[in-house]
Amino acid sequence: MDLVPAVMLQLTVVFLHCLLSVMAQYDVCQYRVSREDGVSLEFYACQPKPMAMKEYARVNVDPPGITCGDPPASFCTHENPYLCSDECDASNPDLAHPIQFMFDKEQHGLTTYWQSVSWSKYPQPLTANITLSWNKSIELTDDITITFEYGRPTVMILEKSLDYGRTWHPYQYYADDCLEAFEMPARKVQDLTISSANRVICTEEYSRWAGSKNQKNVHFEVRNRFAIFAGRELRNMGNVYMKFESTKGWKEFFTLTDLRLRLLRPALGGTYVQRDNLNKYFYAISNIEVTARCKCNLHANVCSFKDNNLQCECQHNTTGQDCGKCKKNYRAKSWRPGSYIPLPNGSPNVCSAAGQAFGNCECYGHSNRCSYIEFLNVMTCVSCKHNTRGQHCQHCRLGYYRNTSAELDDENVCIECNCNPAGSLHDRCNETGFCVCKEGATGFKCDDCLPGYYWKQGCFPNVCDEMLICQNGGTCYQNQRCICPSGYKGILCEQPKCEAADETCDTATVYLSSFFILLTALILQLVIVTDY
Ligand SMILES: *[C@@H]1O[C@H](CO)[C@@H](O)[C@H](O)[C@H]1NC(C)=O
Ligand SMILES: *[C@@H]1O[C@H](CO)[C@@H](O)[C@H](O)[C@H]1NC(C)=O
Ligand SMILES: *[C@@H]1O[C@H](CO)[C@@H](O)[C@H](O)[C@H]1NC(C)=O
Ligand SMILES: *[C@@H]1O[C@H](CO)[C@@H](O)[C@H](O)[C@H]1NC(C)=O
Ligand SMILES: *[C@@H]1O[C@H](CO)[C@@H](O)[C@H](O)[C@H]1NC(C)=O
Ligand SMILES: [Ca+2]
Repeated sequence: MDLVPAVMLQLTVVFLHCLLSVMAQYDVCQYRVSREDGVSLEFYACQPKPMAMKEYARVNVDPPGITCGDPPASFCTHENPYLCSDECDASNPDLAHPIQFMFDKEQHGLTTYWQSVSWSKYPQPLTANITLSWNKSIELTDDITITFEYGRPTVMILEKSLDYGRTWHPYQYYADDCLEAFEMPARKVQDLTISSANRVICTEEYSRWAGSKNQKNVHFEVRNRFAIFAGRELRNMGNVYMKFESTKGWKEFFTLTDLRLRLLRPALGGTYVQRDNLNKYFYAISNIEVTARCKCNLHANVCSFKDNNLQCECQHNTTGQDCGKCKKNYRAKSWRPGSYIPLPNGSPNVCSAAGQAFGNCECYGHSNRCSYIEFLNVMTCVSCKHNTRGQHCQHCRLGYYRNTSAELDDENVCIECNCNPAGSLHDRCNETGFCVCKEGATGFKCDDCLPGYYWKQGCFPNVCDEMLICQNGGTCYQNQRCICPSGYKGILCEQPKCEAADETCDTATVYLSSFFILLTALILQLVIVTDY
């Protein structure tokens, strides 16, 4: 009797799995399954579709003034070097070649392109940087293609950044002569093997002169690198995904937040630069195609453009720009990216709610390990990271204090006390970050002195100041000592220097002068008191 629904269910699940693997892989994050006992959700590793990323890039072209047309100028072409009828004028919409022409959707077959000034300063190099920033990690899924009108550069570097432009790495070198330009042997991506598939190479494929109209494109070959594993038509993308899982650095090779095109020498149209016609040397780019998907760690299948930024629509109870952490209250286990394996649907590695059940031990993401302490009958987090400590990594280590505006699971929740070693008693501080100061020191970090003290690797009582005045014309040096005129000595220059045989400096005078100093101090105090 019970057999039929069970078989039906099995069939449904099998059918569903077939359906999912026939549809593009990893498109679905969760699926509603009806069972006998109600509806339940199944979860899958999922990723957004590739997009034309040029539409979302912020672009910078350096140096300033490299774009042609200000002032207006005419330029020639390699095909017709003495017929210089083309004009660039930034103030005339019909003759301008602004930056956005590298990223526009061209309509009516009209080619639009950005153009640089020409090489009038030869032999000084004509160089330009074109930087594309997404403020989001993206993963290349197809070739990067840059289209040059009027000839491809003879020397160029493509660079990438993985950290929002803080550090840059070469991605591919391009030159008509790799040895001469970069001291690198020339390679083709087609010649790379399984072990060298993510090598940074120099290629001569796209820099040689072939007539400016014939070959306009420069590629960064993503497909050919995938093909090393997936076959020529990329039929076995599963193999590429397996490689992503198994080989460290392989997925990162295709991941980036920024790209930079460093144009180092324009097309020459021949072997030499003709000094008498420098108006035919310049850069002109009509399109930069970057096809990629948002990096969402296999926890989202939608990436949207909100407030001018790309953002994964995180599922599986994850959150963050790249779905890189578990949502609050879903941190029973530490976060993991979804996994492509096992195929065809992968492992979703969903974040689950922190339950009260025995064995669940919240560590706020500061530890991956819990251990059971038998004689206390408690679970406790092991090796808390990020300067935390405690059963749940919920406290800050000594020498650190809690940032009260940060969540407990923030990596930077504990801030170093940073007490001034010379001014403070020890390197610990109270909950608001105040250090404990030695005598005379003050301030949040004990790096300041109270009035009446001076700083010299710690605070010391003033030797001289407005109250403790240097006598006999002496001057007070940084509250540390009196500089006495010759003939006087003593802490406040109160003693005449005595020659051994000098009668005027008997002890009486010394006592007398000390008496006068005391008297002056007293009178001063009186004056101050009566002033009040
Ligand atoms: C281009 O960027 C590189 C760093 O990647 C820098 O060294 C160089 O000066 C820049 N060139 C121009 C023309 O801004
Ligand atoms: C970059 O993205 C982050 C996270 O979405 C956002 O907080 C930040 O404001 C963005 N920066 C810019 C310059 O838009
Ligand atoms: C995430 O949490 C919601 C409740 O906020 C729950 O309905 C949903 O099933 C959870 N999803 C996963 C993948 O755990
Ligand atoms: C404390 O955390 C908040 C929120 O994350 C952050 O904006 C702030 O800069 C942090 N304060 C310090 C002193 O690090
Ligand atoms: C930390 O110390 C400062 C200075 O002594 C004090 O004003 C503050 O109240 C203390 N904070 C706490 C939480 O004890
Ligand atoms: Ca264009």
